[in-house]
Amino acid sequence: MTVLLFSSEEDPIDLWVPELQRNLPEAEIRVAPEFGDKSEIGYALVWKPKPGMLASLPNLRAIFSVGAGADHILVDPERPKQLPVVRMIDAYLRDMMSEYAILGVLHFHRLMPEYQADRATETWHRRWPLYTPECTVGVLGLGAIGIDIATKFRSFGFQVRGWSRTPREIPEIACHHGPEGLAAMLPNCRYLVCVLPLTEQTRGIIDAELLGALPAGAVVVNLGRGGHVVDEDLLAALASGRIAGAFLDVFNDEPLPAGHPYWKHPRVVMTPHVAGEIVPRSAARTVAENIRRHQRGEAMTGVLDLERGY
Ligand code: NDP
Ligand code: OXD
Repeated sequence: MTVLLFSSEEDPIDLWVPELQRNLPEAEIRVAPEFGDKSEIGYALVWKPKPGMLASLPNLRAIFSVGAGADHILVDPERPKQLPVVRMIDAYLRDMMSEYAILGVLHFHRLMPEYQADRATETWHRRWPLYTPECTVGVLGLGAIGIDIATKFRSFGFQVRGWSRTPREIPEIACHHGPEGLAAMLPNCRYLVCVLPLTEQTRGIIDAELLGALPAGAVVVNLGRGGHVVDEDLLAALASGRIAGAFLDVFNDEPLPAGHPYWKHPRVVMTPHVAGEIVPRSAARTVAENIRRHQRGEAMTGVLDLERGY
């Protein structure tokens, strides 16, 4: 019998279990920490698993992430290294992420911080708008989510540039890759949207050097991972006025600790890691399809390249 373990302290178990059961009627769904006989568990669907938990399942065959990112699984030093790790590729999640990126950019592009500040003094002050066709959005990461974000910004009339590790070709998007590509792209980007996976190569990428390469007055929208940002560098760039604002969904420490400068920063808009949610109604089907493929010996979708780290 197929036994699937669900383990997450942040996702709605009451929604997940019925959806998994509906899509995998032949399987038994167990919810951690009620493991039962651990040797019966063949598949695990996890978000931030406790270190050592996966290693305690002797007959595990594949690890699924309740997330598009799987960095939260790779950080477990005891993770059984021979097992496939599978991230979530989900159309609903992708669309939510694009909505969020657009929200973040338009917040600043349509001068919302200024208009909201005017309310404190009851000032009726119409400002001349920025001309969209002359504004460039740069998208770091052109994967399952980044391509959609880039294409949607283009459909709004922005100039769009994108950056990936390997060369990409996307209609109407100026695609860059590698360190030289990043250096060429940054000076053009009034808005920088980060939707990279967190790897050894991308950790801390939004640092003083990158921020200094953006045009004065640029805005950063981060919906990748908090680890992409060097917080002190971003705060310094905001304090100097070089960076006009930041729209942040993800943080180095989550939950963001009390007293962190981001909480009350007038030029920072922040949300608690909600840019894209893995909605069980849509994602349980993806997990079920992958389990069936695995059982038939077929390739699953979203398997991580463990060398690359994403
Ligand atoms: P993909 O794996 O499909 O795409 C990753 C993209 O990043 C690819 O274009 C890849 O390049 C590029 N990339 C990776 N490493 C580098 C590098 N060193 N230099 C340049 N480009 C690089 O991921 P998704 O689009 O599905 O998701 C991206 C990330 O978004 C997730 O890993 C997660 O961290 C984050 N996320 C956050 C959510 C939230 O709620 N805030 C929700 C969902 C996801 P190449 O094309 O060459 O491989
Ligand atoms: C994800 C996330 O990776 O929620 O999907 O951050």
